[in-house]
Amino acid sequence: MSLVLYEQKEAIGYITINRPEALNALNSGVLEELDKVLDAIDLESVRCVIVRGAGEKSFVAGADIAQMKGLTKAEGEAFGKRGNDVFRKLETLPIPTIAAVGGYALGGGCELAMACDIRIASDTAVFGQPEVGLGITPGFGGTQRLARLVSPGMAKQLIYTARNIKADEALRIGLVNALYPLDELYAAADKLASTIAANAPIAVRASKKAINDGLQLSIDEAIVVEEKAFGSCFETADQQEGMGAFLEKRKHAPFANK
Ligand code: DAK
Repeated sequence: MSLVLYEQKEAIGYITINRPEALNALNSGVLEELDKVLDAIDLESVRCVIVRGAGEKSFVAGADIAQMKGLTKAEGEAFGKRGNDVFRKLETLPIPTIAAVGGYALGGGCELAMACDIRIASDTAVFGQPEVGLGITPGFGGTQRLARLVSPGMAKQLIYTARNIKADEALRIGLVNALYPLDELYAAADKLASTIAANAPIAVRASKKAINDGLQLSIDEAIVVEEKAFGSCFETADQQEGMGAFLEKRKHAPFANK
């Protein structure tokens, strides 16, 4: 049985972390399979990816504590590097990604969600970075992405206290964009992904890259990144069709990714 499932329906790719008996905890097998799944996504036809956990209880309840318990220092560092490499691959995937968080997103699970572009959650979701309560630091990017996503002070409070927060607090601090009843979450993720997939793919990808790259730079440098992204859309068939349709007062044809 695969630890990570992947299927494509039309222009949407679905990644499911599939260890429900361990609340989808991330062991090295899950990381290996996730890495392979990311490599196998057909970037020509997929326009948005949804990441979720199997079962009704958990997105991902963290890195696998049973597997981590006996690691040596060198093995711990290697495990952290492996996770970081895979999560960075997810974060820099050229197409948009949505984490649909239905339940626990703790430790490595919160970090997996933060490596996605957009997070939506069920109103039953629980987020947190409980690592210091286990005698370790966050190890799959939590100290870095949480501080960038919420605020440094809020990230420090959550990480130092190891306190889990409920969905409504995650919404309030900006860790997630929207909440839904659990039985509506995945349909909401589909709808969001379909809305994104209907827009001009070259422009969507260029926007993602510009935002991600620009966030690492000063505003003066970042504006130049945007200028390049903007310029790269001109003379594409999609730019011609999108603008042409507006001027001709008609609905644009499906964008062709050209
Ligand atoms: N690892 C392994 N197994 C887990 C797990 C986890 N993170 N979370 C849950 N499970 C397993 C449980 O052991 C249990 O297995 P059995 O006993 O049935 O065999 C099964 O899933 C169901 O869990 P519970 O029976 O505990 O279910 P409850 O509803 O009672 O509680 C819970 C749900 C989510 C509150 C609880 O399971 C829990 O507290 N889980 C641990 C959450 C947690 O602390 N997550 C953070 C893990 S630390 C690094 C690299 C990576 C990381 C850090 C450093 N470097 C190398 C530097 C990442 C660290 C983490 O993510």
